[in-house]
Parts: sequence; C-alpha cells; structure tokens
Amino acid sequence: MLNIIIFGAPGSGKGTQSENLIKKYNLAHISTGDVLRAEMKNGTELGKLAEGYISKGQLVPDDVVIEMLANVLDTKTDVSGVVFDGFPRTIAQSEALEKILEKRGEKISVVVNLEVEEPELIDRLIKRGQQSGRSDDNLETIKSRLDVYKSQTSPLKEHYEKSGKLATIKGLGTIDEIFTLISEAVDKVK
Ligand code: B4P
Repeated sequence: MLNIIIFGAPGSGKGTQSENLIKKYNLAHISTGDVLRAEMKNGTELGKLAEGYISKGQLVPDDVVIEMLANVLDTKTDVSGVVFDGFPRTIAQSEALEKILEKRGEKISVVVNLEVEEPELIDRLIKRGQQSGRSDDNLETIKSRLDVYKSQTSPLKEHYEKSGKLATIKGLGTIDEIFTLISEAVDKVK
C-alpha cells in the first residue's frame, strides 16, 4: 500500500499534484477540501457547518473532519493506496490518521511537503478565485488561511521530519518539473 500525504500551504499545488499522483500510481484520492465543498453544494448539515468556517478561512473542527475522513476512507476498498490531500492539518488529525491506518494494518509511506513562498501563494489563489469564484479565494480569506496554516498546520512538518517521512520539494516551476521531483521521492518508498 502506498499512502501519500500531500502537504503544503493553501495554493502550494496540493490538488494539482494529487491529480498527477493518482494517475501515475493508480491511487485513490481523498481531498477533505473537495469533500467539504461537495457537502456545501448539496446543502447538507455538514456542508452548512463547514461553510461558516471555510468562508472565514478557518479550519473545520477536528472531530468533524476526522469522522468525515474515516467514513470516506472506509469506501476506498480494493485500492493500491491513497493520496491524502489537505489532511491532516493539525496534530490531532495526524494522530487520528495514524490510528485509523493502524487499524487497517497500514501506515503513511511518505509526506510530500510542497514549499512555496507567500507572495506566489497569494497570486495563485487570487487568480484561481477570479476563474473559479471559490468563495475562500479572496485576499482577506487567503490571509487568514495562510495564518492558520502557519500556526496550526506547519508544526506538523517537524512531527513528520522526526519520523523520517518528510520529503520537502520546492513547489515553484512548471507542474511537470515539480511532479518529476515528487515522483522521485515517491519511488524511493514504493
Ligand atoms: P483545500 O481545498 O484543501 O484548499 P487549499 O489548502 O487552499 O488548497 P488547494 O488544494 O485548493 O490548492 P492547491 O494547493 O492545490 O481546503 C479548503 C478549506 O477547507 C480549508 O481552508 C479549510 O477551511 C477546510 N478544510 C479542508 N481540509 C480540512 C481539514 N483537514 N481540517 C479542517 N478543515 C479543512 O493550489 C492550487 C492553485 O495553484 C491552483 O489554482 C493551481 O492552478 C495553482 N498551481 C498549482 N501548481 C502550480 C504551479 N506549479 N505554478 C503555478 N500555479 C500552480
């Protein structure tokens, strides 16, 4: 089983590179952001709750996201591995993921950490907001997402560095150039 966490600030290219990973390695893809946006679109209770956090650039509470992730993962049977895109985002989520995988007799293979500087992140997200109309891709919300990333998510890097799973990759350049570097990191643990 190849279980890959794709990790990075908002706009670092997690979603983009996840698409490449699932194609090349034939993996299932779980993007907690995509799952939450689908719930919002369908107007479910979870979607309504998530909307309040996402529109402010805040994280959806851990217990809600952890339960959601566990349920989605249960539907991914008969797969050769999973790309976890945007999960975990807090220490509590990373501990929960380890327990969930342990129950399945699995573990994280590698954590791909995409590093991109802040002005470039802001540029990319503003551009996407203009095209997609995503409600959280506006300057004010982008700034809070970046603050939340720094305070709550980036501490996870140290956690995965200690376990020897972190592969840090410069996320600047063309999508193909970056994917070549990601593939090299994945091939080492395959
Ligand atoms: P996500 O959907 O995960 O949004 P994101 O972090 O902003 O990253 P995204 O995947 O969309 O963007 P990417 O880096 O691919 O989360 C949205 C919200 O949901 C969160 O803020 C939070 O509220 C909530 N949420 C999600 N997961 C949660 C969790 N686990 N716990 C609690 N709350 C959670 O960037 C892509 C952009 O960059 C694209 O426009 C792309 O075209 C561009 N790009 C990519 N590579 C490029 C390159 N090489 N050069 C130029 N542009 C590039």
